[in-house]
Amino acid sequence: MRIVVLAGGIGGARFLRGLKQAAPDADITVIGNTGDDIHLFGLKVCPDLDTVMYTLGGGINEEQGWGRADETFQVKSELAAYGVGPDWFGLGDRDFATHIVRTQMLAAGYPLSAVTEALCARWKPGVRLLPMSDDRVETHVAIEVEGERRAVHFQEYWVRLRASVDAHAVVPVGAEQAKPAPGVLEAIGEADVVLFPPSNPVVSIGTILAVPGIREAIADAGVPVVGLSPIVGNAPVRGMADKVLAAVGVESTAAAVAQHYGSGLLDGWLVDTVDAGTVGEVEAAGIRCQAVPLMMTDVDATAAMAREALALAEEVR
Ligand code: GDP
Ligand code: FO1
Ligand code: CA
Repeated sequence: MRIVVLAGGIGGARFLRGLKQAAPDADITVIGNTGDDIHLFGLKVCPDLDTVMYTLGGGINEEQGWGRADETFQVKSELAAYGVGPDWFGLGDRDFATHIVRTQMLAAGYPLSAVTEALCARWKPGVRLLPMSDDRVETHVAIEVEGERRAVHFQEYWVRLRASVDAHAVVPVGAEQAKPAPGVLEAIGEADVVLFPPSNPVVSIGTILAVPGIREAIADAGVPVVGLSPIVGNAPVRGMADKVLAAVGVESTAAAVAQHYGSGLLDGWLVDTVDAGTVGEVEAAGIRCQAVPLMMTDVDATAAMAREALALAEEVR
């Protein structure tokens, strides 16, 4: 079975670990979000691609969910001693090596997709990891600072400001001109099923869908498209997705997120058992819906979620 998964960072990566256990023989292609990418200290950092690569490759800091296990921060403190920031983004020493290799290969002319493949040759994530695009896309967030409208990089909004101020708009800068990376449309076209893991619907999956051609390819693929809600009990399980959902006028409920994707894209939707009361609302919007446990407490629980998603895909096929 060929499965295509659109993934952000932690939510996407943890789901993929369960999916691999649930479908060990499946051929899994991951289309990763690159809207979170940021240039720091002259280096290209791709947090969501790295989170997927490290999580599936066994190098992730499990508690944190991002960055490397057994990490140290000597380079960061040496940079700080020179007064060179930003000090609010924690690049660790082990992680730095990834960004150095990536930046070096990009400078030598390799596209991000080829660089990602080269990095994955070390980590062997057991999936084909493709960036959504080789073109630069950077998510910016419009906020108000002392009465003035300002746009900040998504990482500044998320990590420095911890989404503590309202987001007025979320803009994937460059997306309109971006082309899907090599292999992305082909993978969608050859897929037996497309899954949306419980990733951020706006800044992770929304950004991937903003690359012209990707949404259309999924809608036209003629195969089941099934998603799992990142919102449980009217709040994100982790992080501040409610802030960016509000920016696009979507309520922070499992049902509202399903309707935001819409029946033109989504065939099936899983909500957590605590949200069982919303199943009817989602089905009324033309999306088959079931309530099952959606907490990724461990790999077994996550594999059970993945099996439910694949079973729902068979039901709507
Ligand atoms: P990020 O790029 O690291 O923010 O990760 P993603 O975009 O892939 O996923 C973030 C989303 O994962 C958040 O909105 C969380 O609510 C969701 N999430 C995290 N853990 C769980 C979980 O155990 N269950 C569900 N249903 N959602 C989760
Ligand atoms: N998230 C944080 O909250 N603080 C950090 O200092 C931080 C550093 C960091 C470094 C490398 C990396 O791959 C990811 C990192 N993240 C950090 C997570 C990351 O920025 C996520 O993309 C966002 O938190 C949400 O998508
Ligand atoms: Ca992310």
